[in-house]
Amino acid sequence: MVNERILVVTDNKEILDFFVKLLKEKKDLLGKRTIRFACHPNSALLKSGTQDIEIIPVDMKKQVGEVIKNYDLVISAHCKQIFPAELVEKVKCINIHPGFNPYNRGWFPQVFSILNGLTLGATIHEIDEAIDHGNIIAQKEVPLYAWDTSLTAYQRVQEAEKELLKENLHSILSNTYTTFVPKAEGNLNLKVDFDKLCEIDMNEQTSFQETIDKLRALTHPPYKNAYFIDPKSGEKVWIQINLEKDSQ
Ligand code: 0FX
Repeated sequence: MVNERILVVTDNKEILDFFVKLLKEKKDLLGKRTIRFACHPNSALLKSGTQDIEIIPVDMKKQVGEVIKNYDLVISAHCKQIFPAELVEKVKCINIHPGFNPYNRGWFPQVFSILNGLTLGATIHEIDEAIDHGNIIAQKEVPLYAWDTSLTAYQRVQEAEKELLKENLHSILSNTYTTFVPKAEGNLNLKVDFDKLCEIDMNEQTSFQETIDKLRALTHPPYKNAYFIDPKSGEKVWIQINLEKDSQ
């Protein structure tokens, strides 16, 4: 089956801009196919816009019938909405994910890789009914260093995602790619797991290694993640850590 009508759903400006730039540079990639870009109806992308493409608001749950009828391929490029099972069953759906499946599937993989040491990277895979779980089209590992924060690790992951997209877009659009089954079920982290990490228990007994790892895993400016509650005032105090590798 040829992918004639393609929908890219995203809530991430950096990936969207890269995708659009890639298509402009390699016009022949698209051929006679049509491609449309969509985001969540509340996404900031609708206000900020991007280059000169149109981005349409799509509620994947409410508009699932429309999406099934109008598209042959749906690509999630950091779409925050979970694709309904009906969509995944009826239309080929592909995900560009900022993690190395099957390790730390789900929310903010680099945060959890800093904490549990599981491999970090980027993956393009077919979507099935479970989160970041389907057959893998391509993936790239990225290294993690002792001086990384969530931010520096994420920047490396995004570069890997862009490289993967560039290398695999042709085979994805033309439906000529091959896949392999992930080695294992791996592990899954949800937003609630990330939120739990953010409140620091000032009485917890732990090593410097664990303390530094936790704080660097939660350092991702401009976001405010880690905090403690000042027992005197009851106020929240935000924490970030600064790590600097010796440049000599
Ligand atoms: O789009 P994305 O990079 O990725 C997230 C999930 O991790 C991913 O599994 C899912 N497929 C995708 C749809 O959503 O997330 P983001 O742009 O919201 O955040 C990027 C990074 O910024 C994140 O990895 C960690 C950091 N961040 C973000 C927020 C919102 C924080 O440190 N704190 C935050 O509150």
